[in-house]
Amino acid sequence: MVSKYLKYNNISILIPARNEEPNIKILLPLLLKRYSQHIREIILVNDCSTDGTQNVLKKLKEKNSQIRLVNRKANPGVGNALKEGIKNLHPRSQYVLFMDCDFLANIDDVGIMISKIDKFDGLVGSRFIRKNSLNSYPLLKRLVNRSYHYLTRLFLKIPNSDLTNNFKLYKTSLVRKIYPLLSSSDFAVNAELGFYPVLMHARIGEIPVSWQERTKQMGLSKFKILKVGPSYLKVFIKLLQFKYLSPKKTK
Ligand SMILES: Nc1nc2c(ncn2[C@@H]2O[C@H](COP(=O)(O)OP(=O)(O)O)[C@@H](O)[C@H]2O)c(=O)[nH]1
Ligand SMILES: [Mg+2]
Repeated sequence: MVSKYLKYNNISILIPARNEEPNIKILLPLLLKRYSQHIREIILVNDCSTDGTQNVLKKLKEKNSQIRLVNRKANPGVGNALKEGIKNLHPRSQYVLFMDCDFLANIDDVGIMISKIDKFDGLVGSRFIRKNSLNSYPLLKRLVNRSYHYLTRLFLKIPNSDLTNNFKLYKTSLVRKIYPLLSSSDFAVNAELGFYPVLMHARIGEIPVSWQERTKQMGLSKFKILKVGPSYLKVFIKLLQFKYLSPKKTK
């Protein structure tokens, strides 16, 4: 067991998936092998995949009842998928771990998060704490990410170094509180999930994690910065409104 503070079966792992056959085959068995006693459920939200994702998930689900599959047939998008996943959380889920299908290099970090979570409402994996954490992270993405966090530090007074990474372990009660605020259908939901809890004064900590670019065998990234840029800007404006115009900001 990783942490004496955590009871058995209380983490829901929520993973958005679109055409991830090669990665889920590796990721899910690894998570179950290492953390089975902490995992209540692993919810895969499969969005309109055209590869063997659904078949692989079905087979894995037959072997392990902790795996749950939400199949979406329309309106793909990470935001839509995560919101649907949150709606499907087990009523007694105590924590939610958000992660991506290609986070194969971060399996150990999950254990670190579990061992530290008792002091926080949420923990986020930051790629910008430790030197040399980024392995082939695209330059443009890095520039945009850093500028976004610079702006949020300046205008929202949020000091955290990396809240847009979809690698977060949150109390389920916190996830349910921010759920009504989630408006993005696409990748920008990662910023909403990261920044709203801090604006609500939840105790959000960071742990250093590394980031590994996909190899050819892992399939292509679906993230297109020009396509999702406007959504991230929209979120920034909503965050400003929330901080300066909304009367209710408590966690
Ligand atoms: N459900 C769902 N998941 C998606 C969609 N687009 C991307 N994902 C998942 O979101 C995660 C991050 O996507 P990825 O392509 O790795 O983006 P990157 O890490 O920013 O390059 C992966 O688990 C993808 O399978 C989508 O339209 N629907
Ligand atoms: Mg990725």
